Amino acid sequence: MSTFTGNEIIHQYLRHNKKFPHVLCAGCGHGIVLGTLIRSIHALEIPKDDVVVVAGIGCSGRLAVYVDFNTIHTTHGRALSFATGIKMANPKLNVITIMGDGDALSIGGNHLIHAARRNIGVTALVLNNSIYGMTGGQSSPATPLGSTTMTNPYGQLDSNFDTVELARGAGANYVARGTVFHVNKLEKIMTEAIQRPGFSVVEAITPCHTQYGRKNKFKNPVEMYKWMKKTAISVERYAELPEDKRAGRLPIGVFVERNRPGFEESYAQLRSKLQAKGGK
Ligand SMILES: Cc1ncc(C[n+]2csc(CCOP(=O)(O)OP(=O)(O)O)c2C)c(N)n1
Ligand code: SF4
Repeated sequence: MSTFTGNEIIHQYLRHNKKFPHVLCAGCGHGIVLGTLIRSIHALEIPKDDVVVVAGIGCSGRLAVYVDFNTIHTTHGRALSFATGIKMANPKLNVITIMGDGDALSIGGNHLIHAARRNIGVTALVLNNSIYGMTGGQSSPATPLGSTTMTNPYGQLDSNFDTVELARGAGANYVARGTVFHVNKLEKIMTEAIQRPGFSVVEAITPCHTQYGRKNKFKNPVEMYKWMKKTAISVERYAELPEDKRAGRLPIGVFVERNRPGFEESYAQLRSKLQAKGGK
């Protein structure tokens, strides 16, 4: 284990001579998510060469270009397809996808469902800022009912997906939610998610003041972080709340822990069985 501490750890993993200054707005939470990912990998002592970060498109998608792992910035909504191919080609790699809520739940929604059903050994990070950040603030499937966006100036009429329930229902092995305000907790679940075999989903609630906050009565980014502090509650305490006290609260923590073998493991087992019988 290296002796680096604090920001020194993060600096060891950045392509700081090539890819900076970064594009993120002041107050954006995406960088905090990247910091937790780096610290988790560092704590697990995984060599950089054994990590593959696959990102979709969007402000969240930009994160892959800043880190000195094997990285690929793919097409919008298709990070999980690329990640599946990489994991199947070399199951020893730690494959992590970074997707915005638009990327993961809208154009990539079907890929998320079927990656979970298949239980491929990939860690999927969904950076949920309730909006399409990069393209100017259109509503996404995570935009809360009634909130104001560029495409819904009179209020969003569709209900939003619950990423946790979606991933749970589709069959992921590990499903957790954190916020960028609760950094230590986010780092803990990210570390667990990377270690767990099969498909893991971590939803990170992260503020986009530029496209969402200022249209929804948050005076500044700090107000958005205060909202997270006030609203989030551990899933254990949430479960004890009476039904009428749950509205408006955001449960965070670990929701699903299963131990089904990852798809790549089942595939390898089947192949060995068939080869033992004389097949190719
Ligand atoms: C096939 C395709 N459709 C649409 C786009 C335009 N596009 C780029 S990023 C983006 C939305 C990004 O939103 P999200 O995934 O929530 O990430 P954020 O920017 O909020 O981090 C869209 C629609 C695209 N690049 N490719
Ligand atoms: S537009 Fe939103 S998501 Fe994109 S960098 Fe700015 S704050 Fe972050």
